[in-house]
Amino acid sequence: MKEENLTQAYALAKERYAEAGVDADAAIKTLESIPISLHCWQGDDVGGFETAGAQLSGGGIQATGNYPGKARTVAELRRDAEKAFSLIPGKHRLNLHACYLENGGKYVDRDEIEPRHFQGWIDWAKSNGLGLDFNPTYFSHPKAADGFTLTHADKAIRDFWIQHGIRCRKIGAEMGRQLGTPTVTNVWIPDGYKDIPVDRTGPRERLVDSLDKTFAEDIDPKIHLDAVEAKLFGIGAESYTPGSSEFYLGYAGSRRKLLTLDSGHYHPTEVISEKISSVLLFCPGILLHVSRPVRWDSDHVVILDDELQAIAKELVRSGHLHDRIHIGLDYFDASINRVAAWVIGARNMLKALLIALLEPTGAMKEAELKMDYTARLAMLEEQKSLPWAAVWDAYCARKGVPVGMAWFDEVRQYEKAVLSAR
Ligand code: RNT
Ligand code: ZN
Repeated sequence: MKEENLTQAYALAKERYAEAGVDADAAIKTLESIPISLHCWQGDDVGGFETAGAQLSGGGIQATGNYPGKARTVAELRRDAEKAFSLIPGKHRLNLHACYLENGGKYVDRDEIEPRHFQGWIDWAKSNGLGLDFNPTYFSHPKAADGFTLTHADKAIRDFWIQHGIRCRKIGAEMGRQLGTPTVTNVWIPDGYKDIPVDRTGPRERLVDSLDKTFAEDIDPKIHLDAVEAKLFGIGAESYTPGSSEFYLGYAGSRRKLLTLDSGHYHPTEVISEKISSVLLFCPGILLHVSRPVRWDSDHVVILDDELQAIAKELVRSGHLHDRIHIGLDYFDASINRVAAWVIGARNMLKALLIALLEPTGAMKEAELKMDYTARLAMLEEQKSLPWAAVWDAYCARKGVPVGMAWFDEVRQYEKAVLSAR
């Protein structure tokens, strides 16, 4: 697109938004200040680097597809992520799992990992101006093979995973300390029963105890925050999940932890956009795992659908974008170019936020309070055809990232030059 056309389109769009009482420049400025945490695991199908060679993800997580060119080493994953970040406007974060450690070729078990195994990532993040987020890995491990980790009936297994969580919090804190921005460390366990259990309480009691032990040490929230992630079911854990929505809402509320809302972790007609306002009343903050469930928790690439826009609107309207909300993506599609998958999902998340930031929220709230539901509906619908795309293009251009499909040309070139050689 010609630069003068971009500028003109933006000027016209700005005028349209001004008529509705919205300042497009201000929306862009806010958008610029919101980091998205890009999930490392889209780059290698949730494999990690604990052992050389391919690894099965297992534990209720399943990447499907065999598109060529996946990252096989830390260096390759970093290179791919750098490519993705160069096509996403703004400054963002990388979300790492514990199994992405650098162990120098010598296996280090999960209960023995240390900050030094992530120093390479911290240095890389620093030189790329990125923040880091973190996750203990409670899957793809012999001690998770029974389908139970923090809720296991065997105390020795529980203790192993508690130690893993404790170590991960230390690593997260070190990342946050060195990078000067708090690392959110998110706990998700795959635990559950395939078939109907008799005792629904025992595993939940054990989970409370394991989590309390994991979180026993206070860490300065300026460098580190804890989050806990609920789930409805997993592959092989269809009938019962101790870490359910009610469980973690109660846990996060009573222990003052962030609650992670993953778009794929609820009943098919439930949406997380409806939950944000309630959770913010009782939990100190929210971590979002923005995903796209297709019929089940399928973790498809995030598209600009109604629910994504509804999530973004709730985030913006909450007024807590900068203090209590942490936005991460969580999906893994191995059937398409993985760098493109990152870029498409992240750009869509940002587009949804921009659309939300361009909303005349005040005027609509006013109509609602006056019970003028006609005006409310009219305004909501009118906005759908306002020229937000011109604002988006201008934002990309200002940030020096490709406008429109030009980003895709770069991915194609990268595929030819780098990915196809793997
Ligand atoms: C699994 C959870 C969890 C994982 C990542 C890899 O259902 O969504 O967040 O996707 O930890
Ligand atoms: Zn998730």
